[in-house]
Amino acid sequence: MRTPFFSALALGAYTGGLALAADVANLSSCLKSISADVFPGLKAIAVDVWKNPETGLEEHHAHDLVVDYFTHVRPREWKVTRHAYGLPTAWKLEFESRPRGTPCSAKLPVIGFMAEYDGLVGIGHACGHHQILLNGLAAASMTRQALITLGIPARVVVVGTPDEENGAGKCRLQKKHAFKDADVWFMAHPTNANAVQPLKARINANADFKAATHQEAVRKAYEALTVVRDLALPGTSSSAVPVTEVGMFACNIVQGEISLGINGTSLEAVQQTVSSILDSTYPGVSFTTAYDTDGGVNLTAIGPGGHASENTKSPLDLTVETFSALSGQDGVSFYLPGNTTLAELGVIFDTRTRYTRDLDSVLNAVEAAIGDKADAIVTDTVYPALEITPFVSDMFIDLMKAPDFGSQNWPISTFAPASTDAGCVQNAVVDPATNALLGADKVVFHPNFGICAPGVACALNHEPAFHDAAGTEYSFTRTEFVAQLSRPPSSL
Ligand SMILES: *[C@@H]1O[C@H](CO)[C@@H](O)[C@H](O)[C@H]1NC(C)=O
Ligand SMILES: *[C@@H]1O[C@H](CO)[C@@H](O)[C@H](O)[C@H]1NC(C)=O
Ligand SMILES: *[C@@H]1O[C@H](CO)[C@@H](O)[C@H](O)[C@H]1NC(C)=O
Ligand SMILES: CC(=O)N[C@H]1CO[C@H](CO)[C@@H](O)[C@@H]1O
Repeated sequence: MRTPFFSALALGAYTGGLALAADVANLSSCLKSISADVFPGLKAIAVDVWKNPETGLEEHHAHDLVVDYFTHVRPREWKVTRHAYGLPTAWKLEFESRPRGTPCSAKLPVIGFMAEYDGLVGIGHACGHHQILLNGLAAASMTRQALITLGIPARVVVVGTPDEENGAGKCRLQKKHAFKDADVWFMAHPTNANAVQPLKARINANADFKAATHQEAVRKAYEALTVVRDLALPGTSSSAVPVTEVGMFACNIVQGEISLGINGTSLEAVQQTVSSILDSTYPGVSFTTAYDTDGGVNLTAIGPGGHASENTKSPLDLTVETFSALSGQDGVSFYLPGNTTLAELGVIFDTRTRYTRDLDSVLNAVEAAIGDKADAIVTDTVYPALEITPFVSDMFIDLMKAPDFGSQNWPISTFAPASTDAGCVQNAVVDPATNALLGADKVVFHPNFGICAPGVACALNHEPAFHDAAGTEYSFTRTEFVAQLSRPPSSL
């Protein structure tokens, strides 16, 4: 652990710190003209990735699009490494600017960019990672050309990082020293508003529920869902949210629709119970009930919500509360409509907390609450919390305020809306008493940027509708302008 060496120049090429160097007063117009050259080809890659989503570690098409583009369409601009660091879908681009007169022995400052491109199971690019890819490639390409145009010696490295959602791609790459080249790494994430924000620590607890009958397995799973829902968790802003349809192991998916079968009671009784539960804490959630061919009532809850970064209740909360309300009644049993032969179910508890040091105790509380209802609980890789990098963030925000960059007001927020495997790259150490950042392995700058058109209702990341928002022309324009550090014209 060390406090990072910080090079103003390394920061420069991305944040306009180039403006610190002499005679680059018109950096913003320089970036705009470079963007006009580099952006269209890169956008075509991102549109293709959006249309052809691949889940973590399966991003072969996305991998090939990038490496083929820089091998054949823009050859010799970058040194291209396919399947970098032994990961089939990772790649690396490298460029060195060594203007005439740079001593051979000069140690060049290095600027790193990270790019993601994995989609979500079943709902495509509902987290907009194709825009992270586009932003990273565009910002790196503009940096490269700006270094050449302005005659600044430096190296630029871009690492394509597979599987952010589930498989901790950056944590795997970190173990292979993929980020050793640079002290400062940049990326930007599309969401519904501009903000420089911290991100939470995360671990997934995959719980397995087995029983002699399907109905018993459903009861065990729903009992566990109930106790975890009602748990008072230690730590700061901690949550343990089941973000998967019961029975289907898929990480990080918001349940837009979930069905629970209820046997041994009437349709009217189910309707009455659910109506009494469904209140204003469930914005946008609705339900249907119908007798089904399995012999009971198919309750289907529909609506937004359910992501671990949200406070509002989801369709799954509604089925859990309905289970709690009806499970004490004699003769009532539960099943999964259409799946009544499954006697083994899986639920992923997405467990998060603001500070990495609390993650163990939060996880222990979740595991203790589930207890022997589950036959096994398997955890995955820890995503450490990502802390706001001082200085870089302030410089970025100050620069964005400049008229040349559109007088933009980017807030710093203390709210941590999500988690990221980039926490493995930063590996921050915070003061246990004050939570002040004491040091980090690397500077990782990870602002979130809004891609939703003004006045249009926008979904949150991981909701199916965010996939559509992340494919609009407006969102691609936002990504271009964020890479360029400028504001789109007000007509957009
Ligand atoms: C400003 O940028 C434009 C566009 O890149 C360039 O043509 C022009 O020469 C620059 N002017 C100065 C004074 O550097
Ligand atoms: C519902 O209960 C009926 C009557 O006991 C039974 O025949 C049927 O198999 C049950 N269905 C399910 C899915 O539990
Ligand atoms: C349960 O009801 C929902 C909503 O009407 C429906 O989409 C689903 O197919 C039903 N499930 C079964 C197994 O009939
Ligand atoms: C976990 C599981 O088997 N889910 C299935 C439940 O039933 C529906 C409809 O038959 C399937 O689409 C799911 O795959």
